[in-house]
Amino acid sequence: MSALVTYQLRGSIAVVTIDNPPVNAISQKVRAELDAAVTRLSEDTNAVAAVITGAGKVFIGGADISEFGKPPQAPFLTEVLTRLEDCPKPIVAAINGAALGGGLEVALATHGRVAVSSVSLGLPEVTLGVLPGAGGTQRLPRLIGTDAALDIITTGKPVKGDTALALGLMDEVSEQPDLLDAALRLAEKIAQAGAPQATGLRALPAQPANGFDSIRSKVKASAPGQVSALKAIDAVEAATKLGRTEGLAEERRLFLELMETPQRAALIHAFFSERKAAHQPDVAGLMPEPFTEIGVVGGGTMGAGIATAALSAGLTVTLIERDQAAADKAFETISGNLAGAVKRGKLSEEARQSILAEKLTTSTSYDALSTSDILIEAVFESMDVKKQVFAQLDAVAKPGATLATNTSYLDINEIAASTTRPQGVIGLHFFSPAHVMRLLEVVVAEKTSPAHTARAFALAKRLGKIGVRAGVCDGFIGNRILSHYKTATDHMVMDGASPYDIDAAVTALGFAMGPFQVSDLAGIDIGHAARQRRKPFRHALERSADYADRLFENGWLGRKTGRGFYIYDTNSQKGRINPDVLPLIEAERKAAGIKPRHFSMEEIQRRYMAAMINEAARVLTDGIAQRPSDIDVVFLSGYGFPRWRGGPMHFADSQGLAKVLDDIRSFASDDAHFWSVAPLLEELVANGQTFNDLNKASTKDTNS
Ligand code: 3H9
Repeated sequence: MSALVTYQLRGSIAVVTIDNPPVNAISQKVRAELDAAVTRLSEDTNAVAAVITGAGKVFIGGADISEFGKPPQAPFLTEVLTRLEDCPKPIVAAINGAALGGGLEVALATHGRVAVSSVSLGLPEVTLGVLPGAGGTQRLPRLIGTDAALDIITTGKPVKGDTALALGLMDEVSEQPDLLDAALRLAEKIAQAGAPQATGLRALPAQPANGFDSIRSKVKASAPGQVSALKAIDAVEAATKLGRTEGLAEERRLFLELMETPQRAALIHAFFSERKAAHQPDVAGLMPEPFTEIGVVGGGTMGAGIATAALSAGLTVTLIERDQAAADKAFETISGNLAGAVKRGKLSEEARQSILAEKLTTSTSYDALSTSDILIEAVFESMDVKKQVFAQLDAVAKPGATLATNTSYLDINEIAASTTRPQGVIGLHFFSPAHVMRLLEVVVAEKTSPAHTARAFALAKRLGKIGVRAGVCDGFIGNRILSHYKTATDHMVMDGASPYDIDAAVTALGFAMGPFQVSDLAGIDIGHAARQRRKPFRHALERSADYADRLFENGWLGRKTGRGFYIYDTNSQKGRINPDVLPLIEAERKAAGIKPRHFSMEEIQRRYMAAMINEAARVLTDGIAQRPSDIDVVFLSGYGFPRWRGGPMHFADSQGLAKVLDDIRSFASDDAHFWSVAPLLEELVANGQTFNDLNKASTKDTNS
């Protein structure tokens, strides 16, 4: 096997290059070769210093995550980096691209750092269920102070080169192609000044300004249930009390402890699942037709959000509305969305002005869409309306344009059949707010061509979204499964559970919100409309549970009317219980002749999860999702599923599928129709298999 770390002299300075595509991850072989390069530098009489850099676009993307969960193999990165830091000749990092996790830890162990201003520098380990385990928690506080270090370590969020310079994390910022020369100059300068300074041997860093406990409380509130960030704080606290050797040993101990947790396995599963979602066997190798212009039909919340996402990604947008007033309103909404990005520091005000002036056109005529490459419809959810829109799009769109619908449940095959170009019709199901939510269901209809599918995935990537392929059915992947477990909650309410107990049980699992908080946010009218739509198709054995319609009839539509299952006082996002809801539910139970019973928190959680998993198994059998990990990605990125539980399929595997099957069979004793077991689940249990076995069979190992 060829070398993954090369060593070449440039005058009296060695250039050490990590070359392990695609992201220069630090595998066991890279660790061994880096270690050897440091030894060679110490012994090389022709070299006075070295520069470490990465080949390609990334500096180092971190430790090789695919090795996690396997027995650790020497040399360990933490030891390699101590030897690097103690090298008598200075070593400077020339950070040509992202330096993340172990990648930044390599840079922290060097004696000087030069970076390109656009690079991302960060320690995302806590988002993978571990902590920086190669000195990051010990060296970063010594370099930039405990408060700034804690912020980077506990959030896992990267900073850019300029910010890193201001923090003292970088010594210099230099743009390509001068980066390497700047690093060589810095290496020479440090060599001339005498023995290099080891960051790990600097004085103990100070305590954080408000103490460690205040940081712990903040972390507990922002990521409830997640353990990695709390352990990372413990490691940083050790840095403020212990010298380098003891501090690194404590960091390693905590790192190895986290390595063994189910949360680590779940978070690594989430990482690889997100990447695997983009792997589409039937479009592999296809170069999608380029696109620069996006057409959007409809400027409501969704259309304006889609336009904002496209504009933020540097694309040109033409948005059409039915009249000038609506077009102007859409322009204002988009302008406001972009102002939000300015507020969050993601965009400059100057850039916002130039986007609005140069990249966005609003119009009332379909003709304005004749040059668009991808046209996305976001109008009212009605088949007749959508068909009319698609007839118009078919008439004006240029040949080869992709025609997409943002429907969340309508039959895209039927929409496609109403055009003369069904091969170009696809579903792009964005989630609201479309410029914020990362999930994009790419709904591939019967006649959609691979070329248009490839283009839709390229669009998802360009927008910074995770595209997940779905097939056509009522609700696609996410909403179909949601509708099923929501029905399970409705049955529990009718049988005696209170919506508030259900929300508490679900948030206790780590979900961002409970189902009734979600109803209030989405609007109780949305659920009402869905029930009305499905009523004619109800199975004779299906239980009715329409109590939420009573809220709808009272005009309690949730947050938008200030009252739903909860009451939202002025300026309060967090609602308080609406005392009129329980009597109303009680009346419904009475009318249905139901004697309410008690539901424990555990039973609520088991029913909720079992309904989700059972329907997800059917979604797989029906070919609506390609692989279990895609369902996990949908729930993690679109439905507030706690990331550290890995998604519903990973959760099912971690509980044991036999246990889930037992639960479903026992719940079937009071409603055999609703709780009929998905055949796939029975089959997996009979064969002693897991959902992850199906992931492995679908593509390469997820390494979880
Ligand atoms: C760590 O460092 C622990 C330390 O403290 C050490 C303790 C001892 N390993 O994202 P992309 C694969 S923890 C293995 O599409 P991009 C990825 O699966 C680590 N594989 O590229 C994909 O494979 P495939 C901390 C990795 O250009 C391919 O590379 N580091 C790793 O959009 C391309 O990935 C992180 O958390 C890895 N570390 O973005 C950073 N990284 O083609 C994780 C990627 O088969 N990585 N792969 O699907 C990233 O954030 C992005 O990959 C990066 C490039 C920004 C680097």
